[in-house]
Amino acid sequence: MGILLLLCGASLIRTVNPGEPFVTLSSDPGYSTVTLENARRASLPGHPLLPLVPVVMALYGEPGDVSVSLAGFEPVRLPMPVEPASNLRPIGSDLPRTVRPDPSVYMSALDYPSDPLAAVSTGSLMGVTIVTALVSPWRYSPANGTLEMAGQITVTLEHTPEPPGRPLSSLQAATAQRRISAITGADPLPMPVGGHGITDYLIITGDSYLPVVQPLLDLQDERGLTAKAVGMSWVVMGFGGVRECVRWHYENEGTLFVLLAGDASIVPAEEFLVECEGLREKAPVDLYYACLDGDWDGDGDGVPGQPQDYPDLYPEVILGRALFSDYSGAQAFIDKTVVYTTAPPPGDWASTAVLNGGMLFPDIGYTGAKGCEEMASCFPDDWEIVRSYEFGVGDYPDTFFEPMAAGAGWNNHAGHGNNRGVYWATFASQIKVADQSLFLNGFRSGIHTSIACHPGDFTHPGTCLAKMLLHHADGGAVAAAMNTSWGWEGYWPELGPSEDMCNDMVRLVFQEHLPTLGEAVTTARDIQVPLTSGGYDRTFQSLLVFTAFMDPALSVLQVTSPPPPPPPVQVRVSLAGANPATSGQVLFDVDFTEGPVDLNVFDIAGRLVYSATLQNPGTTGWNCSGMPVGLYTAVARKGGYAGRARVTVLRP
Ligand SMILES: [Ca+2]
Ligand SMILES: [Ca+2]
Repeated sequence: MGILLLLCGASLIRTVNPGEPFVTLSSDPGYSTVTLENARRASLPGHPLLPLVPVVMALYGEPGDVSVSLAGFEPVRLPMPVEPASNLRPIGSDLPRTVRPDPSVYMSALDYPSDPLAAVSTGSLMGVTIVTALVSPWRYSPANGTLEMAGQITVTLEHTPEPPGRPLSSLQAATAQRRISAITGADPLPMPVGGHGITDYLIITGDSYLPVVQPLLDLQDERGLTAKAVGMSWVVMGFGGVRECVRWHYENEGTLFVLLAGDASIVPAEEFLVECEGLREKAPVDLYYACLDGDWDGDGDGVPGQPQDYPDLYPEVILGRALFSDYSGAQAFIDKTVVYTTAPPPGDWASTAVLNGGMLFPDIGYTGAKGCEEMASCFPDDWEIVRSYEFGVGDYPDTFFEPMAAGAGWNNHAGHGNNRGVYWATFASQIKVADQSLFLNGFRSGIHTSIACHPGDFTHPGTCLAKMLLHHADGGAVAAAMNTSWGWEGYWPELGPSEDMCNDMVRLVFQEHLPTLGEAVTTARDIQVPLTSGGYDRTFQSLLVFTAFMDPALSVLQVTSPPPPPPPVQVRVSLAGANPATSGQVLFDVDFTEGPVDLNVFDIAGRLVYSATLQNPGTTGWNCSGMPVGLYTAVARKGGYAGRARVTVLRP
């Protein structure tokens, strides 16, 4: 795809060459299938199913009118009429599939479509405006049986340029640049960098879990990330809720990573109506806590997350949730995360992938094996790939379970699903909650992904598959990316959004070497946003429900990423005395390359209890006599650069 980008005053012009179309006979007799690389087919049921080309632009400022011009039309050889879109069914559905050409198009003398601009969407990613024009480059005459495609698409975006807004931390800016390049396919915009994050990594958990998550805070120290944990009572009292707390930290403390530590009984979940192809249900949508622009209720009817609200789907933070509901589950998740990061067991397990491709829709031969093969091509060459593929009903090989239950670095489950598991076409299980006792893989706990419906539905009564995998103490998974509601297929032989997101995760981790698994899930979702075509379409719905159950800053084993550059100003604070402190005085060593530096001490709820300004590096004392017993955090800060230390104060 050739790309030319010009900046002309208040017009941004982008020219795209859509590439060569590919025409085959459809699996529906009497029709042709037309595909294009890097474009997804979409239309209303009954309308000609032709690829739409996303043209994406990033800018600082207010977007205005979008216009499209097409040039260089060439005829496309078409043996049969273009197939009409069928109704779609979620993965695992037994709804009948119907294909009925709409006479208002197929019996018309007019060309299709009447307007090449199929949809325009606007979003905001960490202060950058992202505008997508979804373009139909086709001129189809059902009456004459002719199809032409434009060789050149030119999209013009009028806009009012504005300077970049709020400065980002260097870590936030680097992530934003990678994500924007992945979405637009163009060079990144310059980002305004204001310093180092004061809280790169934020943990939100139940008050009584604050001491339990301490090893996760220590882990961030080892990673070179600043981190803190806040309890739900302060999240509610101090900020007004989870999303507001995340937003405040994103805006004021440079937060990039957020871990919601606990299931919905510990950190509440926001449930939204998801609807597609006539199916409706409520499902938890953690994406809402990560996308911080607007209130997600554009039409103001009090019901957020509807397509007519045009919610902004580009996250500002990389967010994951740890699914546990008791201390032993929390400990299991934390232990697996810490050991995976600091001392993973040796052996080939970490470079083994188990790929289960079930038969999804036997009537048209839609098997998960195709998506799995695409995923397989993204792993490094020296990985061992265990394939179990189902090409009819019930003919899958049963060689997958042993390597999966023994622990494998990556596991993908393509099949029918519910909250309790993922299944082959016969409803024999690929993996299910009831098999928990068979997972004895200990710290050989890898990553599990699934396109299936509902295995991540953590607000459904009972234990969902993602929770079993994460909170199981004897093994299971260190991380899972799964749907809280329906997963969606594509128009065969194309893959659907759920398959693309799972495959893009693997590609982004192992080919693009993204530094964290959380960024890979987030970027895999970002890439889908320009493909939403309006209404409760399957891409929109798939985006809402594909959820990261993981430490969002997890670095995937077998992947090396460059370390982040050191900050230009360095500030460190460490304890000069005993920890826990039992005298009435806590001594801090404060070291910095540029002063003056503010030293602040906060209690576990984030309240400021002590403040001092230091002109020179050295040792300074905090008189803590009379302070309640508990955990305190000292933050030494010069502008956007900060160091932190934790101290437990006991009674002398
Ligand atoms: Ca609404
Ligand atoms: Ca956003």
